[in-house]
Amino acid sequence: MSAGTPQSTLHERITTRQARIGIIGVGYVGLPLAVVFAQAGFRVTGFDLSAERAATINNGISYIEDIPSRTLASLVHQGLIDATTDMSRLKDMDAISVCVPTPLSKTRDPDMSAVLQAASDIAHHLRPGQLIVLESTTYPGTTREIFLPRIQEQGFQIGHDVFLTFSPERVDPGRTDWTTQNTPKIMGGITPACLEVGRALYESAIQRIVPVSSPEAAEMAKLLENTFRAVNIGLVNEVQLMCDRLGLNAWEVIEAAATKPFGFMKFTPGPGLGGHCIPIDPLYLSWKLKTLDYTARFIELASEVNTSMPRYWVQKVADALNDQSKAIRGSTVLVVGVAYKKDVSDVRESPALDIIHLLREKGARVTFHDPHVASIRIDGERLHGATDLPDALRTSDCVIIATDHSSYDWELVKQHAPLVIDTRNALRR
Ligand code: SAJ
Repeated sequence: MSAGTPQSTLHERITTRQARIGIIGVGYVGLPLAVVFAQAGFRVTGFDLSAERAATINNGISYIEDIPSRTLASLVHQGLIDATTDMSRLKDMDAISVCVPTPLSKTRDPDMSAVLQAASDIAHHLRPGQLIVLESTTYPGTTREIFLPRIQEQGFQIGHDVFLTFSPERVDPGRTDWTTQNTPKIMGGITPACLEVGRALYESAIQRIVPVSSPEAAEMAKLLENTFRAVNIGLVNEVQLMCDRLGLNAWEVIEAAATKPFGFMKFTPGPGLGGHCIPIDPLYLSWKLKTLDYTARFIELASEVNTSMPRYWVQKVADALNDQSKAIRGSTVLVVGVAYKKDVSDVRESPALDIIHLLREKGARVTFHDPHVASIRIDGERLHGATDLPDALRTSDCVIIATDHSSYDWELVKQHAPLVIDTRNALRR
């Protein structure tokens, strides 16, 4: 690397911690990343559309469960973290990490609007010597197809005066054993120089960087990680459907299979597939493959099985009530747990919401209880959770357990509930 080039200058600024880090999108990925870089000694500026989020950060208050406010406040006080909505300040950054959402549109296609906005903001304020790192989970080709042309249109040469890489986020909200700082992080650069600079920066703050040959390989690795989960969850949900027809307890079968010390990884059946990652990311991959005239059959089949589970469990409620000569219509059904998974408060894509919708559609009077969720929106209506669980149990005709938070007292549920359908553990008695 010859002296005085943009690459060597950036390298020098990284080594001396003079490099200014910009993070576009300070949410559950961007804020922890900002903290990790600040704790490594870099000055970090968060860029967000939300003036409220920027102000909250500047006041040293964290809105992300994984980041205590005292940690953030200390870094803000030291002048190592600040936040803004002013995208023109991107020109002052040496490195810019993009951590914006990549949801699905109404037609279940990738919604790239946030990524496109970030790419155009960056291109608008681009200057020589900057490193751009896309972290948002997306289809293979995004970094090259969306960022590269916008950078080149500004007259910059990738790998010489501007550097571009993809490095997927692996944040699992609520997890404390694996964090942004100690989870291995994959990175692929458009050119070797891009990877070299990106790696130099990220290795200053993150324990291990895993280099791959291209941004596409890094984009695909992340999608494989989450597709692996979606497909295996789809498999065990189908095992649930098969065991039901065989008169077997799927949970007993899975627990037994899980005693195999090699060649098996345990997944468990449930009410469906929730969260903002696993139900969505694989569809980015199948969408991309469709444009290449290929059908990603495992992804589509897993999605079909997983999305069929709420209806399956509602039928189990109907069957259980029917055994007591009761109809769903007019019965009171209590849904225990509505968050998308145990011990979180997030209801995004939660299958419990689908179960509630289907029960109401069949005429049931539906209430819910969740210690982490006070209220939910269903069919345009705000539904408030029951606060007195024993009373809610006693006054219901049937209880369906959709999320088995650790805080639940299952003895209490068994004692008071007249009838229980447990989507989370058929062995729980
Ligand atoms: N689920 C099942 N059965 C299982 C496992 C999960 O029904 O055996 C359901 C959950 O209840 C939830 C959904 O699937 O509704 C997704 O669960 P998840 O355990 O995959 O949790 P997520 O969505 O929080 O996934 C995150 C992901 N992290 C990132 O995308 C960065 C994922 O890559 C992690 O592997 C996962 O956390 C984790 O390992 O906990």
